[in-house]
Amino acid sequence: MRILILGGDGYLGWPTAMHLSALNHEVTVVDNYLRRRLSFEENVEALTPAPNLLERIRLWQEKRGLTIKPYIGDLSDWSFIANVFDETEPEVVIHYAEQPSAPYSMLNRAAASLTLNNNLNVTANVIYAVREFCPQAHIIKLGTMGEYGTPNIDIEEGWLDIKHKGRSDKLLFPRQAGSLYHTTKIMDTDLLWFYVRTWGLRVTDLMQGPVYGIFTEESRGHEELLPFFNYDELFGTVLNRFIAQAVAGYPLTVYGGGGQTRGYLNIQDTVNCVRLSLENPANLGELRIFNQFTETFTVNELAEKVKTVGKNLGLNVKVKRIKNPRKEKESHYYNPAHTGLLDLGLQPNYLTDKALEEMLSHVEKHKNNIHEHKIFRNTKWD
Ligand code: USQ
Repeated sequence: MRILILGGDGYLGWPTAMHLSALNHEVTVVDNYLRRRLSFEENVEALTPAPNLLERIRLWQEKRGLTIKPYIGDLSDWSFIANVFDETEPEVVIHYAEQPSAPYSMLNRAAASLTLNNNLNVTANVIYAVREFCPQAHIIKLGTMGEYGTPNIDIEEGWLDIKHKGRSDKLLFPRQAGSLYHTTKIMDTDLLWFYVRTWGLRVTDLMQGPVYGIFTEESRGHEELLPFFNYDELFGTVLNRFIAQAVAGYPLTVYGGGGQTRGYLNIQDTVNCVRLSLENPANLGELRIFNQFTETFTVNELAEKVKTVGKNLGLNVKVKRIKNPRKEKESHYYNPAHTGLLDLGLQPNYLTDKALEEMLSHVEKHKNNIHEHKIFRNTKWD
């Protein structure tokens, strides 16, 4: 298939590009290095430096003899995105091209504005480009479980059958996000749903939980092909942060009571979920929604796991509850459905001790690159 990956340089975009290229798909990647630029500006670069996208592609070609086509540019610029779509005529468009950090979106007005402008304009441009150049194409959009928030009822997979005053309908599950970033993802879903109804687009919206890990089949054993591993407060997800903190001897930063529950998944499962979605496309005129995670944990449970496995490896891991900089429920009901991707054949890579050991050992090798001042800067929600 001709596959266009938007945000192909990112934590998830690059592993997805390698995975689909390894399966002999015709892969094109697009990126404007926004994530790299923001990490640089905020002085929170990843644990190890990653070669730029063109260099990554050259290394991939050298190792596997496979070609990935790159475009470097800004997808919120219509003339650029129109040219990319015109030249590639994609059958599948995988849309990761967003500012992905909740704390970054809450930094200040400028960061909020960048997040809103980038995320919504890129999504709108993708919709217009698909309509103009490839109306049959399947859009696979990375959404987030954070769109639902933490309601006191079971979370369904995207849709809710509602009976109200004697009448019934099937509507999008109510959404109430906990950050501006998560709110832009709700707005993305609304944009996509509107144009699915209006123009008959074919869309899969993946409500993904926090991802952890670094290795995927294609990068294991090849350091130079690894994605970014961020351990800082802005771009690091919680488990990756705890791994780096454990290695650095920095007490694990559990926010507040630590009862916050989320649906987590291994980075390998992200790649597999996206592949399963493209192998089993949504229909024209359908907005299909999957909840993309494999198991739920509280923050306290994650900290305990890292502590136990770290101890076995000889690390002295401490846990410290700190005042929660975010506005979120710290003790709540959480029971989201997640059968759609399992029904398509997903075989989860669960968070085993072995998986934790592998991550800890990898980070240990780069321990000298961990800068403690980058770990916690207390970006507050108020
Ligand atoms: N947390 C801590 N200590 C930390 C960092 C985080 O206790 O040092 C807590 C947070 O308060 C939160 C939970 O851990 O309750 C998860 O935080 P996170 O930073 O791993 O995840 P989040 O900010 O929600 O965002 C991440 C990705 C985002 C994705 C989202 C999925 O950055 O792109 O959309 O996970 S979800 O959380 O399901 O919305």
